[in-house]
Amino acid sequence: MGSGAGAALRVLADMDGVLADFEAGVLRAFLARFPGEPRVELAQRRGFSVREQYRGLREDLADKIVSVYESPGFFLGLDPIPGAIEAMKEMIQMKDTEVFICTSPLRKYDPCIPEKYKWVEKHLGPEFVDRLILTRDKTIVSADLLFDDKDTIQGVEPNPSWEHILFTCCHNKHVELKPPHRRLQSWADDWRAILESKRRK
Ligand code: U2P
Ligand code: MG
Repeated sequence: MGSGAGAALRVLADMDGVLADFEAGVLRAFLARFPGEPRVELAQRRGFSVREQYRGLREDLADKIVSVYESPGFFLGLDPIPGAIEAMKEMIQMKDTEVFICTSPLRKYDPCIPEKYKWVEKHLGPEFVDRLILTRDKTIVSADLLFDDKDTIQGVEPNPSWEHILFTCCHNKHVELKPPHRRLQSWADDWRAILESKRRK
């Protein structure tokens, strides 16, 4: 645990689905842009990829939903997940704790990347802009904890240093976690206890 004697606890928080409400935002924007089309209500979401679920509904809806989240203003306009901003601001003040935001940009990285930076500056401030990690592979980032809504996180490193805490989101509510895997149900859940459980005794 940690990266050396007396090391601070290092925590990574994912962005979409953990800090920024991607799922509510994509449904809202889809409804506004394609009002007559069938949609997947949040209660019906299953599986990480919104594109794949829309493809299952009707093949051409996959491109339509992608066009929604690739549109200018989409990422910047996402609402914060309830309690996320307060939790991050509290966490960064904690003694012996290093907090970073770790997010994967879309393959079509423009305007996704600048908007992710702007979102962090707008909602969390410049201190967190310095703590934003953009990577398509989170397994190579070294930390003690990663809070992420994606149920399976893979990359080139088969044994990532962090413990993945599954952050509950509409698409992963039904995923059954096998011990010792843990969840954080929301930011109202006891994230502080999860941090404490990882500290060097
Ligand atoms: O695909 C790159 C990143 O965009 C967000 N995303 C994309 C599609 C989707 O259906 N759901 C979704 O969340 C994720 O960003 P992150 O959670 O890393 O901030 C995904 O990794
Ligand atoms: Mg996510």
